Amino acid sequence: MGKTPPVLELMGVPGSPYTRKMLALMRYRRIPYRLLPGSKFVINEDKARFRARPQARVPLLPTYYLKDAEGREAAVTDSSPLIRRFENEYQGRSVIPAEPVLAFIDFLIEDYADEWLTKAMFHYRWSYQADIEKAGQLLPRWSNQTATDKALAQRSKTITELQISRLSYVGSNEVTAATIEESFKRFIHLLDNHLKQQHFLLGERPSSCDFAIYGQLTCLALFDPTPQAIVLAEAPRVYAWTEVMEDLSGYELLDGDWISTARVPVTLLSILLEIGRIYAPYLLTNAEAVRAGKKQMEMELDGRPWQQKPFPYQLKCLNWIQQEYGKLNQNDKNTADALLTGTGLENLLKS
Ligand SMILES: N[C@@H](CCC(=O)N[C@@H](CS)C(=O)NCC(=O)O)C(=O)O
Repeated sequence: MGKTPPVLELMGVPGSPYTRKMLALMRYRRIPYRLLPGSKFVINEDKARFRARPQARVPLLPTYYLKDAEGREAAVTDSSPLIRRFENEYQGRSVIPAEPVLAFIDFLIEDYADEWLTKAMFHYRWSYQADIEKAGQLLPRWSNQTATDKALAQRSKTITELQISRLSYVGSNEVTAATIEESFKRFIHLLDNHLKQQHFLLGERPSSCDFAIYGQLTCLALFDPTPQAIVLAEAPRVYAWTEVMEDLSGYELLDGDWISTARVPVTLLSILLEIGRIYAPYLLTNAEAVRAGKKQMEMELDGRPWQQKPFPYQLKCLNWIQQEYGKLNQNDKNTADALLTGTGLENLLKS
């Protein structure tokens, strides 16, 4: 009998876009998992129910509890490398396209969703009163259903204040609000248009980038009232797609479900152009600011001023993109260059 791969254990909550990204991905891949409540947010009275587990160095949601090389339990975070690790550990229903250039496009779009679309998510949730109130009420309740109203009110206040104070790290402020909102609206229109042609970003089967976009849209389309109203009014297909993405466990695959980079639909090219327009210049200027040790990053982005605190993690994202490109053979590099030249994304590839 073959060895059964382990049931994955992770900690997360419904309001975390990266938790939702991974839950949907594991459902699609038919990977068995156990979701543990977000213990970081658990008020003391509920804590006795959960055994102590190792802490991640940077505690993020979701956190997976995996065995390290010595067989000890270790807390591991960061969805994108985890997705690639699980590709090796669980067979079938892969979410990484087989064609290396398409896998690289997948990597770029996934990074955009995780790192840029999330700005829209955080911005809408913690800038508009109705969104602040809804998230403030519900975030503490997900992990503390039996807590007293008094304890919940206190926790709600703490979480709301903390998240609003973090807007400066995300880059959401009066100067940048219009840029974030306009780029979000453009994106949902482009996605809506693309989804008229095919079920997923890269063909008739989902890739890791679909799950990354889905994760952010669980907030933007399904939960937070301000962006939800925009998605429903302007791109209802995107709303429906988000709901469908949640559980693709029964989605059956056929040969040839991924597109070929020899025939990239124009609607996908338009999405790449959008990413090159907004995310590529941002990522490059952020990298310069982090390398120079600046306290504040200022630039013109999409015709408007942009300012925020530099974000060291996103310098790593740029490095990872360059590493992925570096892994392509010369032929594939040429194909990627031909596809990306003129989108703005080509600027990310020169180290
Ligand atoms: N790059 C990470 C990002 C994870 C992340 O930022 N998670 C958020 C929640 S959605 C978080 O835990 N933030 C810290 C906090 O809330 O204290 C991933 O892909 O998993």
